[in-house]
Amino acid sequence: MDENKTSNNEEKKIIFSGVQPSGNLTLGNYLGAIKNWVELQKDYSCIYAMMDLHTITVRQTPADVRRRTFEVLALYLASGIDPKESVLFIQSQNPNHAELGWVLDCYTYMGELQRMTQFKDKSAKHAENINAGLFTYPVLMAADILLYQADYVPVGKDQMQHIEICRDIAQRFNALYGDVFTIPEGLLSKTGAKIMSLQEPQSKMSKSDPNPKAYISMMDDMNVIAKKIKGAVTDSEGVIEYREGDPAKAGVNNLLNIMSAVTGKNVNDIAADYSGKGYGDFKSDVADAVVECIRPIREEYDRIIKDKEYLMQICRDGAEKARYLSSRTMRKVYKKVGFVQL
Ligand code: AQP
Repeated sequence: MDENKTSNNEEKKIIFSGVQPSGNLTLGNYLGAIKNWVELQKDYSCIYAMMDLHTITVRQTPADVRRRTFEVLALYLASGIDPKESVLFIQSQNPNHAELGWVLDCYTYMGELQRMTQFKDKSAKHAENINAGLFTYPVLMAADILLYQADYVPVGKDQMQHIEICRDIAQRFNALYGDVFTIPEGLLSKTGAKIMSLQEPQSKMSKSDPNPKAYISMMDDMNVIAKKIKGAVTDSEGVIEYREGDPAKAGVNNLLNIMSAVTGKNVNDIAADYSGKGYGDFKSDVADAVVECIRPIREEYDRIIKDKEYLMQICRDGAEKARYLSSRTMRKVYKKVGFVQL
């Protein structure tokens, strides 16, 4: 049966997303991306990858990339991604990503890439290594998505600019060669779309932040998680109120967002529950809620990560499916641009 059809022959829309194994995944990665992916499996044909090609835009320790690739997979599984329902694979195991990335490089303008916020942020952070891969990262990301003719790409808010450039590249290519690519749409999670740093709540929580107190790693011990939340930067006003866009309230807003994402309650309702109470009580409850959200995932993760053969088998099966699913797009692209087909 065609992979993208349901049993009653209705076409299922296609979802593509992934996370880079560039560090221990954070609560931001979980709430902004993975948690949402689990729900989407019911209604969509989902493809989720471990995006290792992207990690080397920043210098990595090779053994860490290898280990983390399996950790990311185990975390997907522990969070509820079902390998029988969704395609799970390692990006570098499907050469079509790099191949389409190259073709699309030739249809992307320097000026467009120069506007990318992530490039500006990461080149400021890694001034000693502003490589061409860091610059063309969004083109590879466009290839990742367009290869599978994805309709939707669930991402956190920080990646929306990359989805926009992906759409622009796809539209440009289609305008030249006809209907080659599906034009994808970004899909933001209703809550948790942007979880901020616990230490500098104006910046997003990031797994490569040099200050471990700034992020909650999904690998942290439960007492460490609680400690980090209790030590989160807030303000001296002492009022628990959600004031979107107010920089003075960035720390409290972030904790309310986190609480909302893990409990499903609205931010204003949560704030109302704490009227007249202090930050100490509030932080302690946020810590408990986050610990309760992460604990079962961690328990499942600890079980799965030990089973290397199971993880390897998922990667082998997933790579085969990913190559098969993307090969049609690749053949079409090569034909359109004039490469000889043998
Ligand atoms: N703080 C965040 N809040 C909500 N969503 C987030 N995502 C990342 N951080 C947050 C979402 O997680 C998915 C995977 O991201 P990624 O690992 O591919 O790259 P990233 O966005 O660059 O994540 P990091 O943690 O900041 O990694 P490093 O530090 O290596 O650059 C994406 O959907 C992203 O939106």
